[in-house]
Amino acid sequence: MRVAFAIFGLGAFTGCRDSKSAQQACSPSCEEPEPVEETGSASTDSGTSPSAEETGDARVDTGTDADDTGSPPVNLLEDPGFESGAGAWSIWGGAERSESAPHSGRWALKATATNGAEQRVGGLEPNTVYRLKGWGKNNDTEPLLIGVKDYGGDEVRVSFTAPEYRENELTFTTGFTNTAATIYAYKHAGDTPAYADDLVLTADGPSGRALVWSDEFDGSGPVDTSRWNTESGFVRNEEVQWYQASNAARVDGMLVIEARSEDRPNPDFVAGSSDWRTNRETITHSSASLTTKGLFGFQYGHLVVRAKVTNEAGTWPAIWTLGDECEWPSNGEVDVMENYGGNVLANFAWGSDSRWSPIWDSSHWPVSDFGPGWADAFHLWEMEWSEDRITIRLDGAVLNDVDLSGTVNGAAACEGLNPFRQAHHIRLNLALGGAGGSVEDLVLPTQYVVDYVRVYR
Ligand SMILES: [Ca+2]
Ligand SMILES: [Ca+2]
Repeated sequence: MRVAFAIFGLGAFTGCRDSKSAQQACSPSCEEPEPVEETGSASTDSGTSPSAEETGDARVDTGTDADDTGSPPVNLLEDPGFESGAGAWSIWGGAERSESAPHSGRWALKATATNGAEQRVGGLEPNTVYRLKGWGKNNDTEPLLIGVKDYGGDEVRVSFTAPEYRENELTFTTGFTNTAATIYAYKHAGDTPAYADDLVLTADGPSGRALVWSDEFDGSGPVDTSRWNTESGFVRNEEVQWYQASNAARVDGMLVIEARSEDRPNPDFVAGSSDWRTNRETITHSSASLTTKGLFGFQYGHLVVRAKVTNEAGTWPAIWTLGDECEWPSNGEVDVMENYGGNVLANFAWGSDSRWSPIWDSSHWPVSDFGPGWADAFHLWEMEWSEDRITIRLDGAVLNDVDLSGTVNGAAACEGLNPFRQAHHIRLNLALGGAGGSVEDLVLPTQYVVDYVRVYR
């Protein structure tokens, strides 16, 4: 269930980043916004997703099967022709099985307006291409839709507008952890009946996603410096920790970023300084921050990170990206994962008309809603990035997405640049304090653990 609240506005959110702008961007006036409830009903949104795409061309029913080589692929749908009526389909909103216009057999699904049928199909392979075919007949100008959702990718559907039965099809690729999909037939509006029949869901084969960069953090030892740079010192957001490379290491196939207590002089200390980086006499805490900046960047693709967060008061682990060109936030920031204040966050930020005042598109997800033990387990975060859209997912479910037609910088810096249409580099860090809150009660050491980072094209 979607319980987050989406925010879209100027400077509405904490989570400010970049070193050069930290003080300006993260003033004490940065306050968390009031929650805004999502509207709409989960059970009736099949045809209304703004991200849904209509694909494919209908072809006229010739009454013959073109494919007769080899054995036919297995149809993964139960009761695909609505013949048994045994409950494989959830038929809702006034739709019904009808004998008045079957494509084959005796029955078809009859849908009129804001109703249809859906079937949750389990046992699918992750990261695999599936093909959905179906027949539709529609006596209304409002389309009948056959589609798929909740499989780890954007909703995809095809429409039927012809008054005699035609076949149409689509393909979709399951997410990296997704083993189920919801198949549906649906009619959103109008009141003249339409009919759907003989849906077929088959596996096409492995996805065409190609791995272009990864770190599996295999073995034990130091972090691979050909893949990662490490930040040093007090860097941003007036955070508590001193960053140093020695707080990150590979341990039995995992990247472990460890936050530790310290008690040693700040080598950059300047008596009387007004700069938070130099007016601290002592380093009290240390941690690590890794970045691929200067070593690896990508523009469009699919970032997948398996990690275990800290979720302790005072800590602020993150998986994020920044654009290679321009100053923050006009370089574009994607917070694939932030975890602080008991929330998981998924954010996008870009430049406004005011320097260091980003436009945020953010979402919060209370960890307590994920169920007991969630923070003690590894989870999969994804950033799926095309020229048109970025979608952030957690364990295959969408946390936030943004339409890139609207993410153009204002006048403050790099005006007119779309910072999500340039190469970004990847960042992994464990901050303390800052948005993470007081470290007073934090028990150290504590660890943020990453199993792998992969980028697919
Ligand atoms: Ca039938
Ligand atoms: Ca690993």
